[in-house]
Amino acid sequence: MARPKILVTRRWPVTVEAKLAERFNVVINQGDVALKPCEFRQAFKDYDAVLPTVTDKIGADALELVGPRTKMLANYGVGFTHIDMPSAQAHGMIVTNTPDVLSECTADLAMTLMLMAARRAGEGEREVRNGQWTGWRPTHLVGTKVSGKTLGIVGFGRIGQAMARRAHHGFGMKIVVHNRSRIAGDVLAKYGAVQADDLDDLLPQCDFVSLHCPGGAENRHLINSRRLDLMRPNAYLINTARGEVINEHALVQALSFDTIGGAALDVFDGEPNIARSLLDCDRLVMLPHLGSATAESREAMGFRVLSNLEAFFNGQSPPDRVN
Ligand code: 8YV
Repeated sequence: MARPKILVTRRWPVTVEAKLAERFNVVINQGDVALKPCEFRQAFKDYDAVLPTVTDKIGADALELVGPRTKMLANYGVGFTHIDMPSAQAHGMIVTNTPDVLSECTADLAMTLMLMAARRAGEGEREVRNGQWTGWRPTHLVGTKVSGKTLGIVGFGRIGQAMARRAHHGFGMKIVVHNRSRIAGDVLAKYGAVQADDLDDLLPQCDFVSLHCPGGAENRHLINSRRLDLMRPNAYLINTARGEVINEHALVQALSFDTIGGAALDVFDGEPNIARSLLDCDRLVMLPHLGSATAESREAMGFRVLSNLEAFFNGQSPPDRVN
């Protein structure tokens, strides 16, 4: 039987690319530039499986074709709200993702952002690099203590729990969580966590709020101006989930009028374009979507995609099927 023909839409770690090439008839988008909807429509006619990432907006327009050859979208990444699931479903396409293997590193990055924001690390680094540091003084770049404070975690899945483990057991933080379903008592107990009845109850209790929920239409602007107002005036907002979860205009207002203490973002609405007004906020740390960006995670994500493909083309149900 001919080897399945698969398209990898971006460059992947070379070890994984090599493994894919051993098993499949692989085409890699060597240019490493995200495909356009018309290129996706063509790809869905030509390939048995397409392997997208977060930068591939596979909306209803990209899936508007008759009788695609593609039967599987094996996503590289845990989030898949960039894929129009009803359209994929209508074509009978199986969608898979890569959970678990990036949870630790994404939580590490959320911790990095929380510490950077609280301890004003971005401002300090800019000052040193710009030659503006005039020396130590008791009042210089005074930040906020993290240890022992209260952390609100929005979305208590694998990454949210990895964040809670670090914050509670490493930094002695009190953990309050918000999640769309009830979290079992024994899971909460592992992190000394309590579940808030609703997000509006959680926000006023927290010194830090870290977002770990999915993006997409259901959580678009979950954090809006009304909810930013519910945060404590010296609290910090951390986002390693998806940019659209925060109304960025409302965040700029909150930062400009000091109604919250600061924020740190790894993801942006419409990334990689960054709203000009965000760049002017000093009490804001920004990173370019680095959550899973370690050699270990990126390689493991690739191998997780490989397992899903192998299962699918061996006639089994892929382990990380999401539809
Ligand atoms: C990935 C992420 O690097 O897995 C996710 O959902 O946000 C990132 O860590 C990226 O999405 C790959 O598609």
